[in-house]
Amino acid sequence: MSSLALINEFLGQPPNASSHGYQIDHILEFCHWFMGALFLGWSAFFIFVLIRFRKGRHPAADHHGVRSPISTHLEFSVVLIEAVLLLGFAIPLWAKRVNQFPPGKEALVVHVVGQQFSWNFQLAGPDGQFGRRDISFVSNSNPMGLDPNDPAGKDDIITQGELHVPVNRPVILELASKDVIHDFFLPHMRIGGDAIPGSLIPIWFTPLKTGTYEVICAQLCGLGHYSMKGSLVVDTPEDYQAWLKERAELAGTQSASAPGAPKTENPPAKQENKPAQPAPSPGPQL
Ligand SMILES: [Cu+2]
Repeated sequence: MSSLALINEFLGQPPNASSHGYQIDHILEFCHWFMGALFLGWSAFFIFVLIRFRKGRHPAADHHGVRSPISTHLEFSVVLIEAVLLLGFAIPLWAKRVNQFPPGKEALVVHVVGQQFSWNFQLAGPDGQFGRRDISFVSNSNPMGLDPNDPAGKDDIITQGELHVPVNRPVILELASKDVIHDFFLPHMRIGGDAIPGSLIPIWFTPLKTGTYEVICAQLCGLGHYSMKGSLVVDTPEDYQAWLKERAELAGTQSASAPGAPKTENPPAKQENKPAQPAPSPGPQL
């Protein structure tokens, strides 16, 4: 990290842990220094004007105002730098985040549902298919509202408050909410997005460093907003597989590491029910 980057740290930004984060950090770093220079420049100009145009020196008002072109040039330069920042860096970076998603097979897809005041996560399980969700199935033991009749959901892994992902693999999070508007924010990954009832908003990032990172809600969503926190654990691929296996065992399935393995039990959170129809496409989002 260059010493110039210390300004981000000084302002309280946590260290970056994602592949695209350094680009965001560079823009922030430049903006902070640029704003610092503008602050000093305009402050110096203000003091100069106070002294230069004091009443003692100009007893009668001059209605012509400034004659020097310097201030015009200065203002034009500031506009130019800001335009370059916006058009040259910020908008292309944003476009990449929202348009260039990694292919679904390469990425780990996780469904995230916010609620007052926690985060629920759903992984597809060994069959690679997400079970259908519907608000009518939501209960304390079924926070995601998984349809118990959908066989695709039998092996799904549901967690509350903690999400595990493998390092160096793109992660696509599909954000939704079942009550009010929340905002799923991963400060260390330099990514976030609103979780809105009735909408499915995808965001993506690639974690570069293993560790445990904070998940927070960045949208004031009620009295307990302050407590709407969770953790993102970035594991080595081996640790991630071990975690998947553990979760699958907890959920009552046989094995998470053997795709297609016969499943003899249902997760306790889901009721025993006859599978009705073939797996439908993902239903109405919460
Ligand atoms: Cu919230």
